[in-house]
Order: sequence, then C-alpha cells, then structure tokens
Amino acid sequence: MRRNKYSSIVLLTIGALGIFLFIDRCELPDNTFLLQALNNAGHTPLFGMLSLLLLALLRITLGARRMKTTTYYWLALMVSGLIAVFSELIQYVGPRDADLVDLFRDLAGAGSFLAVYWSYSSLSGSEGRGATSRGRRWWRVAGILVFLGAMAPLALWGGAYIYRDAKFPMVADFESSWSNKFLSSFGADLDYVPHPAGAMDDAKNRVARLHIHPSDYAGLAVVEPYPDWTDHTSLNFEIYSLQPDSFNLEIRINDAAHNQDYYDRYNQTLTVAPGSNRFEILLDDVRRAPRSREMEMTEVVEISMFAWRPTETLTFCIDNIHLR
Ligand SMILES: [Ca+2]
Repeated sequence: MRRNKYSSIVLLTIGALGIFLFIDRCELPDNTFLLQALNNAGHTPLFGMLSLLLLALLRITLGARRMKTTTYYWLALMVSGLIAVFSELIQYVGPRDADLVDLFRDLAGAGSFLAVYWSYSSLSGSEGRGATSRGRRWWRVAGILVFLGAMAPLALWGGAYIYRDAKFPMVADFESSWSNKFLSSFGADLDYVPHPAGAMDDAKNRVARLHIHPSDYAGLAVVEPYPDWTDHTSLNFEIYSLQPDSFNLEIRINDAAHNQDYYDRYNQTLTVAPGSNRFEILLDDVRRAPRSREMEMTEVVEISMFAWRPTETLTFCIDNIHLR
C-alpha cells in the first residue's frame, strides 16, 4: 500500500514537472497567426492537466489530514497559480517575453478543469458532500464557459483561415472582420469605411482608408494571404486617392524564405493620381524579382503598400486586392 502511494507520488510529480517543462521550455514554431494562437491557447489545457495532477498529488500527500474535499481543489488552484506566476517570472528575466495574458490563460485552464472535474466527481458521491446538484451544475457550466472563452481566439483564427481560403483569389476586399484579421497598418490610421465617392461599384462596398502621417515608413500590410499564387498571372487592386496631387506609393511582396534584403523581394514604386487608380502587377515579374533566386510562388507571405518618408499627411483608400 505504502509502496503504491510513493510510486503514485513519483509518477504524478514526474507528470506535473513534464507538463511544466513543456510549457516553459518547448518553443513550438510560431511563424503563422494560427500557430501563435495554438501556442497561446495550449496554455489552457496544459495548465488544466497540471492542476488535476496537482490535485491528485495533494490528496495523496495530505490525505492523512482529512481536510474538506473542496480545500484540496482550492489548494490545487493556488499551487497552479503560483507555478503560472513563477513561469512568467522566469520568462521575465529570461530571453522570452513574459505575458500577463498567459497568466490568465493558465489560471483559466486550472480553474476550468478543476471546476468541471469537481462537478463530476461530486456526482459519484465520493466528493463534495453537501454540495447541491444545482451548485455542481453551475460550477460545471462556469468551468466549460471559462475554457471555451480561453480557446475562443484559436477558434476565431481557424474561422479566419477558412474565410480567407474560401475568398481566394480575392486577397483583401475589406468587407469582413474575418479577412481583416490578416491586415495590419503601420504609421497610419486604418479604417474600414464606405467608399468616399460612392464609386468602386456599389454604395455598400467598404474600402480600407489609410491616413498616413509624416514618418519613415507608413502603410498597410496583408500578412499571410492565401500563399499559393501559381495558378494566377497578375495581382490587381484599386486605390482611390483623396490627395489633390499625385504621390508615390511603394509595394513590396515577399515569400516565406525572404531574408529582409531589399534585393530578395519584389519592390515597385506606384504613382497614385488624384481619384481612382487601378493597378496590375504581373506575377512573372514578382517571381523573377529576387536577384539571386526565384520567388517561391506557392509560399507568398506578405504584401505591403507604404509611403516611404512621406513629408505630408496622405489619405487614400485601397480596395479589391485580388489575383487574376
Ligand atoms: Ca471592398
């Protein structure tokens, strides 16, 4: 019996340490939004499992004290919380970035797993004497809701990828918050508004309006468009300028293997006239753009449009970035 107890303690401790080291040490690839979301969301079930192992460990090691059943659950939650804080502190002083949100993900995992486990354990009659069945149900519902809330960003990113793939060869039409998740602005205010002239086909059409401030580098990036462009011949888009005069806008396109060298990507200067402009970029030119290789047209990862060192504020709208 005693031997069983010690081997259980050893196994549970190894399990808990293994999960902790996995969370703390394993750097999974995070080069896409989906993998980043997966890495972040992974904290929740991992801490959930950790909290259940800790619960079992506490009950074996402190079982002789005959504490109230719920005390073990609160203790498991507290120890999980301390481990979560400790893990963030290690990252704070180490090379990785500490993230307060990770702490909430960890606590959400521990709290939700413990709540759901308690709600089912108590049903078996071995736990939580005196808890009403309604009380147990509330804990279960609360646990499930907290868990789903913590996993929601991952589900939203999954939905965004499905929407992106379904819309292709449209890359960005600015009509849905699903596809807008792949857009980012830098040095500029970005709004999604009806077309200012009511043009670009219909009044309901929304466009990306950029208000650029004088700076080094300001514009809009589509990050992780649908990556395989091999079945298409050109990239097309529309720009409606609200400026009284023409201005220059740079466009760059790069694949996953890009090394940030200027000559390792496609670069082009566009002259944007007042009012409506339509641009077409031949994908053959994009493919041949890197100086020492061909661009991998199955792995296009970014399109940026930006003003280089603008000396005045610029306001213009972009729409219908698509392949033909
Ligand atoms: Ca649009």
